[in-house]
Amino acid sequence: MAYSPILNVMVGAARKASRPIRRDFGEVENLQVSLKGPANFVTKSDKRTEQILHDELARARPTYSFLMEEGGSVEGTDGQHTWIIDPIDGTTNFIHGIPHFAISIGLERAGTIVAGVIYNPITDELFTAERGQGAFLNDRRLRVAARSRIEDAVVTCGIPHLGRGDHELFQTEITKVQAKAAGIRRFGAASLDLAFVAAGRFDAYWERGLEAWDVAAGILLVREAGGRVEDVDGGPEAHETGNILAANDSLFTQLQKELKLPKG
Ligand code: 2AM
Ligand code: CA
Repeated sequence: MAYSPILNVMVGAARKASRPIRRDFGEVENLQVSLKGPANFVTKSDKRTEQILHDELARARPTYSFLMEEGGSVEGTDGQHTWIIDPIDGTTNFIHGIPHFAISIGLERAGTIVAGVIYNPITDELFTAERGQGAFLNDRRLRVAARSRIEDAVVTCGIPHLGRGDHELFQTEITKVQAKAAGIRRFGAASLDLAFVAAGRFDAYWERGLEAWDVAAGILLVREAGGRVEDVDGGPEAHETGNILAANDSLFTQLQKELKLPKG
């Protein structure tokens, strides 16, 4: 598929960074049988991946800023553009040898996400979007699912893990959604949850406590696929609050009614 110059840069970086990830993932599968497990090994893989992405993107656009999961913020001279990068989103899956994780690259221009790439190096599914140009899986144009009845909807979510987030609030939320939706899923990679909503595989997705790098690219994908993504509670930009709800318009409204917290 012919990509725009900016998507070309992003796709090229993601593909280059994916080669060592695929090698490392093979090694992780072997490390499952060792008592220590692959956690340290995966941290190294994460950092190496981020370095490759950083170097490729900086080479193509030397003035842009960076916001990266591992390396934090790096101010560029440009003042307008920021690359928002998660080198391996779905790290727990990666550590456990589960082939559901992705490289996620978003490009923000003056506060708006204008381009996004999400790439699962194991399945070779490449999700791309550019503002106003639609969302794609490989070369296929994406549309969010049309289901408008919550009782037909398969909803994916994130479960706050040990030591993180509000476990009680999540229990309340899942009880409410469970009473209405056809089914609930938990796959463990925010970027791919959003990409799957864009692809119409999931009808909706919600999760709290995320970071910008988990969701920047995915938010654009869902919007470009005709979906709605916002802060669950109706607050400002979802990639800044980290509390996200994504669906088609109709399901968004129905789910927000269940999940929105009262103000204050
Ligand atoms: P990660 O795999 O890159 O850590 C799973 O619910 C989703 O939440 C994943 O996308 C995961 O990204 C993200 N996540 C896990 N721990 C997190 C944390 N401490 N802060 C923000 N996001 C986190
Ligand atoms: Ca992440």
